[in-house]
Amino acid sequence: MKMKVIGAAAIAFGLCGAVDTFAAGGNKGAGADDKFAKMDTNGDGKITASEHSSGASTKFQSMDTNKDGSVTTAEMDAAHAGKAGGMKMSSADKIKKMDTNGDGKLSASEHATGSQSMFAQSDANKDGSLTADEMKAAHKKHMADK
Ligand SMILES: [Ca+2]
Ligand SMILES: [Ca+2]
Ligand SMILES: [Ca+2]
Repeated sequence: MKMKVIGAAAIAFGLCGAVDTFAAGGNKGAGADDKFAKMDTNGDGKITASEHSSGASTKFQSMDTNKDGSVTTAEMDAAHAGKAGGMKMSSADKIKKMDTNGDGKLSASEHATGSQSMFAQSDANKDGSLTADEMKAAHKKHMADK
C-alpha cells in the first residue's frame, strides 16, 4: 500500500529535454529514466533530497496549469496526455494517494509531502540520494504493486 505513492510521483513530467543519455536504454524504464535525468540537476548520477524536492515542485507547477496552487485530476490528466508508459494508475488514484486533506485536489504541500515519502521509499540504501537503479527499482515495485 505504502508503495502506491511512488506511482503518484513516478509520472508526470510534461517537459522532456536533455534526457537522451538516460532515455537511450528506452523501454519500460523510460519513464523513470526521464524523471531521473530531469531531477538530477547537477548531473552527478544521483538525486539528492533537495534535487528531488525541487524537481517535484517544478513538476507540480507544470501540472498546475491554471496556477491556482492545486492540481486537479483534470490537470494531471492533461499533464499526462500524450505521455507513454508508466500510466497504470489513473490521475484520480494518484491524487488520492497524496491528497491528505481529501479535497480531491493536490496542493503544493501535499505534493511535496508525497514526493518526500516517495524519495524515502525509493532510497533503498538510505544514503540520502537516489541512483537511477534505485529509482528504477522503485518504479518497478510500484508497477508490480498496483
Ligand atoms: Ca545530482
Ligand atoms: Ca490547478
Ligand atoms: Ca488536497
